[in-house]
Amino acid sequence: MNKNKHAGNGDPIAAVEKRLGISRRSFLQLCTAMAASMGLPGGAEAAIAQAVASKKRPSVIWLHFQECTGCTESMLRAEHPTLEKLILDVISLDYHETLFAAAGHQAEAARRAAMKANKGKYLLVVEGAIPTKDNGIYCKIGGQTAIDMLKECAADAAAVIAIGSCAAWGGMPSTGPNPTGASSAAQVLGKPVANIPGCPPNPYNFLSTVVHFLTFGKLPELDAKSRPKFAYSRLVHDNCERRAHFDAGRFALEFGDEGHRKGYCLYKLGCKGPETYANCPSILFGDVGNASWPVGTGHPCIGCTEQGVGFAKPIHALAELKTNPPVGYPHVVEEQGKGASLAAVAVVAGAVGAAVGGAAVMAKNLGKCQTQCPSKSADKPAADTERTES
Ligand code: FSX
Ligand code: SF4
Ligand code: F3S
Repeated sequence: MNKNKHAGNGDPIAAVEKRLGISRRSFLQLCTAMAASMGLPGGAEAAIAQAVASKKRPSVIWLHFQECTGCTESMLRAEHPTLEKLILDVISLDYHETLFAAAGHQAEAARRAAMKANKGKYLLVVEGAIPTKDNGIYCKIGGQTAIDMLKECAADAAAVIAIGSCAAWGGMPSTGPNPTGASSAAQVLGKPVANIPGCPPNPYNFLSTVVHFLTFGKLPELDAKSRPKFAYSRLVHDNCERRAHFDAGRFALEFGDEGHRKGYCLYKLGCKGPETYANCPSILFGDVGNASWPVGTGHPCIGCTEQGVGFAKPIHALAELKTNPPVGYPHVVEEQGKGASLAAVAVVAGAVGAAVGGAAVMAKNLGKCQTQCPSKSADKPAADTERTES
């Protein structure tokens, strides 16, 4: 599993086409979408394409602790083969308890061998919370507590990524009385790690984070909660397709009522979008068409990415309103003599909006590009909800 598949002469992108079974155009579109969704400057898409096509894949050690394996499941959705292939193509997955063919002592020996061979260079991915009560006896793997295993694996890692809310802040296992002392990876290690919360998290955010590491040798910029800024700097509410209904005061008041059937805002049903930072409405989940995210399906956001909201607040409780300006919304009044002109701001904002929209469309159509013309679907607007408004 540790061999570099990317070695060899010739056109590296042609080799990617063959490996992934997608067209050169689709691959380059994906690299452009990732660069845009991460807010990287022009030219980054070429660096990303080059890195994915030719660089040695980073070794990844993936640990499972207290969780439901939803993070892994969301990454490996069988109906979305391109994403799975892409993730497994950009990393060398050298230890993963769910996906590993090896078992028992053989698996633990493989983990230690991979860590030794890639000392100081491997990525450690942690899925699940770490039970810390009673010396960590509530989760043991190969005779080792989760606490000890995490510390051992983190010691020589180039970077640690906590995938899912459980590893990022304790998640569901840490709520309520927390009988096992479920804690985050950062709490156990006593240092910040890159957090990709969500229950489950969006696999594109993981893919983009790893691709950034592969391309630039470092993790993307993180916010105060150690989350990649490109994914968690906006409220769900800011990019929600139902936001116009919120602003106009049109709400669903009960599941199945007229407002709910018409796609009105779910705030009064307890939607936590106004206090939850995540890019769900921009990049969507799965490959099942438009609106494939919680609010799009008619369920309020439960704030699964956000500590203190997800699994903590009752689902029906009203969200605290924190507001950000929407993406691509230009300043209406510019101070004289400072900054860009209104026209220039509008142009830049429009370009950012188009880039984010483009990334969403790419994410949405990634799997379909294997069988459908990518240019056709890429022309569709990003937030086309196909709803009938009243
Ligand atoms: Fe499950 Fe992952 Fe939730 Fe936790 O996701 S989807 S319980 S965040 O660690 O497997
Ligand atoms: Fe969307 Fe929820 Fe905000 Fe309403 S409250 S606009 S449904 S995120
Ligand atoms: Fe989670 Fe809300 Fe997104 S429930 S998946 S943060 S819309």
